[in-house]
Amino acid sequence: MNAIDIRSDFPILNQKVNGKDLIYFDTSATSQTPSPVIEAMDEYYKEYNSNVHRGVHTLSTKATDSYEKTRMKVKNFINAQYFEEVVFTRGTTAAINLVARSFGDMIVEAGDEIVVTEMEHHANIVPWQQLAKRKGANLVFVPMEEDGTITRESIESVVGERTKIVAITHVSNVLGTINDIKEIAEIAHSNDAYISVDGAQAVPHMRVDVQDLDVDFYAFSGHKMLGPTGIGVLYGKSELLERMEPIEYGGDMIDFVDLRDATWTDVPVKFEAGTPMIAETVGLSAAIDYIEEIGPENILDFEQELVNYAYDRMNEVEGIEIYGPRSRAGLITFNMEDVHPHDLATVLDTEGIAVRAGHHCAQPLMKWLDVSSTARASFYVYNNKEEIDSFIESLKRTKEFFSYEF
Ligand code: C6P
Repeated sequence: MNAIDIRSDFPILNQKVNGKDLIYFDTSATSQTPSPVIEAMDEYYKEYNSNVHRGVHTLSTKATDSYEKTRMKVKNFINAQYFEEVVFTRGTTAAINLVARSFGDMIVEAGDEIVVTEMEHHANIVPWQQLAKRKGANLVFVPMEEDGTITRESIESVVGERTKIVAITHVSNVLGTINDIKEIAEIAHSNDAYISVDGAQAVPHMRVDVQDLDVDFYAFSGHKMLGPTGIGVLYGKSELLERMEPIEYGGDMIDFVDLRDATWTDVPVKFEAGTPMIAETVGLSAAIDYIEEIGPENILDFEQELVNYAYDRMNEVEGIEIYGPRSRAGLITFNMEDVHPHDLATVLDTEGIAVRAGHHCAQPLMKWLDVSSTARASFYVYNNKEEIDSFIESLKRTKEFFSYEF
């Protein structure tokens, strides 16, 4: 990876915040956008902005062509078998809600079990809670090890003949835990259960092959992988999507409407009601090109180097507690003794460093960790070790400041 070239593609990083060079360590919340993505969307609005699947005029045909080409690009990117298995959604949250509402309502009955973990983002726990409530089903939690990982044995201890769906994150947005989805899918399927994966923090950072993982559903967001906000993907095995009912009605998904009834068009458009996110698919397409050019494998390696470096250096700072396993994705969630994470994030911001503080939309996990909130630094292709060095110096200064006896 040529780190300098990559960084120069991100105009937003070339600015001062509070008088200091911006250090953006909040990619897990949303990634920054490289020039080719901005330019692709700019070109769309300047040259072929139009609605899709509706018009026969040139601009509409061009927009439709681009929209469907992005679907094909996503199919190749995640190695889905058919392009019909790629549904565009607003993001990961919308994708998971679609699975829980449509597929969940179809297959879950009273007394069934839905297996989740305590490390889930709210987007991958609340839709399943609501499904369980609607159906009189039970949520069952995979026991976690002390370091925030789960083992084959812990999965096997909860997946059984009552399990209908295992809903699990690929990478935890707090702990950085990377779950072995292939193994979990195998356990789910050998118990005649389905598996739905939250891939929001995985797809931007590593090669994801949905056929190799053998997952039934897989969700991710464009804005965490160098693309724009407002676009995400639900991958679903075609035979499952075929059986599912839409949860939104109108626009593109309609086939025929009578006064008292209607029929739907085919998968995947059946799940894309209304005018879809057209410019956003243009941006997503350019983001995938960008990631493919670097290579997801190189991204993972590069982030591993950064996160290991940061992890080791953070141990130099007195009173830092890091949560999650030693072997992790490119993020570090932590607390500093005697300093509230919001105060810490505010002080870091005065030095131009953007980190996230709070519960990270994972309140059950905060409870499991026995904290109310934490700070989190997360890394991506545009970060470097010099930024981590500055971050460490800022942490040391912050610790000194809050330890000062007035
Ligand atoms: N996590 C974070 O700062 P949306 O908002 O739909 O694009 O993604 C939701 C989501 C789902 N699953 C995981 C594992 C996530 O990390 C997120 C988003 C951000 O950690 C914002 S809360």
